Amino acid sequence: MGNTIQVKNPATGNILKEVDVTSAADIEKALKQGDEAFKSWSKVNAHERSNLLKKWSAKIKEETEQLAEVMTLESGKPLKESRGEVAYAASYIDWYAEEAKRIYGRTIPSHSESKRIVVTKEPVGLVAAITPWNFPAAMMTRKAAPALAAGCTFVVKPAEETPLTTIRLVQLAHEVGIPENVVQYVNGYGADVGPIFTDSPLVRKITFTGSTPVGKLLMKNSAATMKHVSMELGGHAPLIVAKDADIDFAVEQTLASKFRNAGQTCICANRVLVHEAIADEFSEKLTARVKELKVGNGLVEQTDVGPVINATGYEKIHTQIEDAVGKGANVLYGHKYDKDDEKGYYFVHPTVLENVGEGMSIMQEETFGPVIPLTTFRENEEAVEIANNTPFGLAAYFFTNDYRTGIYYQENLKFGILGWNDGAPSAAHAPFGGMKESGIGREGGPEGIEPYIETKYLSIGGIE
Ligand code: TXE
Repeated sequence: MGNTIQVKNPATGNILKEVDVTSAADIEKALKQGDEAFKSWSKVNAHERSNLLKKWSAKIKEETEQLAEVMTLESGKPLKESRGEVAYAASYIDWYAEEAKRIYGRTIPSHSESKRIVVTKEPVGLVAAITPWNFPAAMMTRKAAPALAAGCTFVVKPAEETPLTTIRLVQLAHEVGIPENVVQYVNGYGADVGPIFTDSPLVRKITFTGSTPVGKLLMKNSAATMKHVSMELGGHAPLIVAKDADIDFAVEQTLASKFRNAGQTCICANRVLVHEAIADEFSEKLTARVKELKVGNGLVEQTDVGPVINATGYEKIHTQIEDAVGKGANVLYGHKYDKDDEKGYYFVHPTVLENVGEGMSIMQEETFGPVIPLTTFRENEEAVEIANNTPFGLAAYFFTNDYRTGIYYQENLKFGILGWNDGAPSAAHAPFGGMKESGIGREGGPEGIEPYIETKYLSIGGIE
């Protein structure tokens, strides 16, 4: 384990900062502190916890510009998206500040005159979170807010690429009065920190957003101490454009879904399926709009598409594009790279491919890059079959103005999040999460606090 991690600007390769790697002993110490702090934090009344969360959210919103700049510098995403993410991150805190006051128990009608049955709710305990680099603020607050609202304490390990946003968010929580040991961060590489989290009996819940293989590993390792787990993993979203769809609208929504964060989002459209009767018009209009996107450094206000996060991300995207082209996909636009291995920056220009087929890796794996593979279908049944032909089940989109077609897709697509004429379905008050190998559990909405709560049943007897 090295002593520091270099945080780099993916748009230039420049080193932004060196952060200290938290030693194993200090991680154990943080877990002990979090466990100890749980004893008092879980007893703080819900209204007080709620007020502190609201203050945290207000402080984050006040610092929007500073946080957005840090996020753009370390993740590469365009500034306008970083500002949006700060608001989105704060919205989870606002939502769970209210949910803190709605954790209800219940009484159950008794089977005996001498008994009463009561169900109470309690926080699960110390929560350890591992977050990715693609949404450094929102992936942290989406976990921290329900945890703190429920009365849990929280330790987060951010992605090694983007620790700076998390560090600032934790500092802001402390500034508004959330006790230091109630929300903490540790820094380090996943393979080193993960086992310390999973092996510790003090950690009662692991919440993770990242790749499916790491999610599986964390689940397996969490079994030894039977921790609660929430997993928000990879996706492979189909976007279906039916014969009757409003083509211009579908084009705009496809752009919004696909190119946000240079295509590095787990719910972004990964495969675009267009009815063959409208395929030519759709691809022409789509390509014309893709040509207008500006690629560059996220700090430049006009930038629409920033760099991809690192060499590994670049290699995966590059390999998928080349595999598709090698197997006969037709390049409508893009297929251009701008990278410097020595400096360490990697740009993939927005790319549109047509004639893609099931035998290409781009149709089988998550791309995590700014590439649209287009394919066609004839019948809605065929579109559903192609769409569901994946081990993933996070998000799916369909564009149709025919209610029967819409209901058919709604009922037959095996995905946890659906966008019907909507390329941006995520919101703090709605349950976000996937089926199959895309994960377990939901974040957001009333469902998002349940994984942080234990149910306790009390039977009172001997009542005269
Ligand atoms: O993910 P990793 P990477 C997908 C996407 C992307 C691919 C790889 O397809 O191309 O995963 O990205 C920590 N024990 N998603 O390599 O490795 C790591 O330190 C414990 C989708 O970035 O899963 C970081 O904090 N933790 C996803 C976090 O896991 C470990 C977002 C994510 O890293 C670990 C990111 C280990 N053994 C990638 N190894 C989404 N759902 O949005 C790594 N980590």
